[in-house]
Amino acid sequence: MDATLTRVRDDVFRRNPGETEFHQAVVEVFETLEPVLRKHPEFGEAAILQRICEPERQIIFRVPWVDDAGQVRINRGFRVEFNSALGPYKGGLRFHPSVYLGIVKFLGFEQIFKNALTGMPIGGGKGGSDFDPRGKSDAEVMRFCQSFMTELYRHIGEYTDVPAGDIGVGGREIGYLFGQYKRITNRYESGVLTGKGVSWGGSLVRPEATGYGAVMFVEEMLKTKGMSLDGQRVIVSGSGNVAINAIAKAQYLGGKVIACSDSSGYVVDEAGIDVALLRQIKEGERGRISDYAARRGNGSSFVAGGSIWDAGATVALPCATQNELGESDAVSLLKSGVVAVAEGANMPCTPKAIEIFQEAGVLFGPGKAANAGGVATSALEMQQNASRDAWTFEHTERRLSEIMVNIHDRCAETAEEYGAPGNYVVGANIGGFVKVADAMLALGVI
Ligand code: NDP
Ligand code: 2IT
Repeated sequence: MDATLTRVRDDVFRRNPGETEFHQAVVEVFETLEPVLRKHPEFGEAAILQRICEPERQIIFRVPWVDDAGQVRINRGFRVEFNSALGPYKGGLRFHPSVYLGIVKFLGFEQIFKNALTGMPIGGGKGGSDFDPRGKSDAEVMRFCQSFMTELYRHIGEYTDVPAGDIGVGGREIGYLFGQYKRITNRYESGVLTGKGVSWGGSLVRPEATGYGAVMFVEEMLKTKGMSLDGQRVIVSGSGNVAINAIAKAQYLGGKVIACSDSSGYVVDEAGIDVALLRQIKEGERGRISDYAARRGNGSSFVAGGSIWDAGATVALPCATQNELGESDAVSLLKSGVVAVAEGANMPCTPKAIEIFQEAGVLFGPGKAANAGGVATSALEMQQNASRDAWTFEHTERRLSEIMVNIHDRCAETAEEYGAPGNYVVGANIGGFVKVADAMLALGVI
């Protein structure tokens, strides 16, 4: 990292104390920017670098609600509107007890460049709460979502800021949030949220899009080496929205997914994960992954705790959460002959793990590129809302596929152009950054 980047990085650390995930996300981008600054001195210090690390607006608010026992509960809500050079702020809401400003800012920062890579007119933002939906009744989740939206509504809008789901926020939560927005504003403003149900303004393929897109991205990476997913031994961590749909698509393309997980542990199913059963348990019943092994009835095992990556794979798709795949996991995967890793989650691989994969010549797809299919399809949902139209599954999936192939090719070409052929981290960071930086310069000092 050159002196300018180091100075701005240190400034980010000083101005955002304790926000370790945000620091990690900034460093990961900055480490690839030196050749960009040589080519584009106009992107220097305050003009772009400092400005892009400072969110345009950060909102933190109290979320009071009443639980089923009649007790008042207080959570904290966040929305970080990071960058609107390319379009309205766009990015998900995360409900998880670990959420604090540093996580929302890391996710919002990633989102700026990811959204730019999609080629769609969307800026970057992220939000959420330290609310834990796990173990809460539907009625409690509804009251929480209504209270959350009672504050958030004044900051969002189809031309301003368009939230969606992330960890702990799926179709149920988006429904309650949209309902409260509609009630408060007295407007059926479909484009204010994405991830809606198909009967009330949602898009087909949006639920599948992140997982499907990540697998499409892997397939493109493998193609460059004359390989494909067919016959690969695949591990997908997590068992939520992204993981389940990645498993479904990987198996459709001939891969055998032998393991998945949740925060309590992982299951190994050498016959290949039964997606229908997994969906039933995790989406239908909101159950635990341990139930899967118990009900599968084919000798599948549940491992409490431990590392899913020890199950051995040739293709690895971390689809749970940040920093879930570390140095020892990367070493373990190398031993089992891993050829490709793609991040379905945001920042799931630690910097050390990424270094190990890249040094060993493993194809590595960073989240900004590999998981961009979700937000890209959110932008397709916004298009349908704006034109009061609803597309077929086939048409929408074709659009998603074209976008993922474009992102792959753009990353590959950019990496080549900046002297790092095959390095998708360089390609994604620089491809996203240059597009946003150009727009920021064009719009003046704002
Ligand atoms: P879900 O809430 O549907 O699922 C999250 C999954 O990850 C669950 O299986 C959960 O297990 C597991 N998980 C969460 N936290 C941890 C943890 N600390 N340790 C181990 N496992 C954990 O979320 P999504 O599938 O939507 O999101 C998964 C990842 O994908 C996140 O990084 C998100 O930012 C990213 N992403 C999501 C997109 C989307 O469209 N939804 C788009 C792009 C990226 P448990 O049930 O035990 O908590
Ligand atoms: O991390 C992400 O890209 C998402 N959670 C999806 C955001 C969106 O607006 O669809």
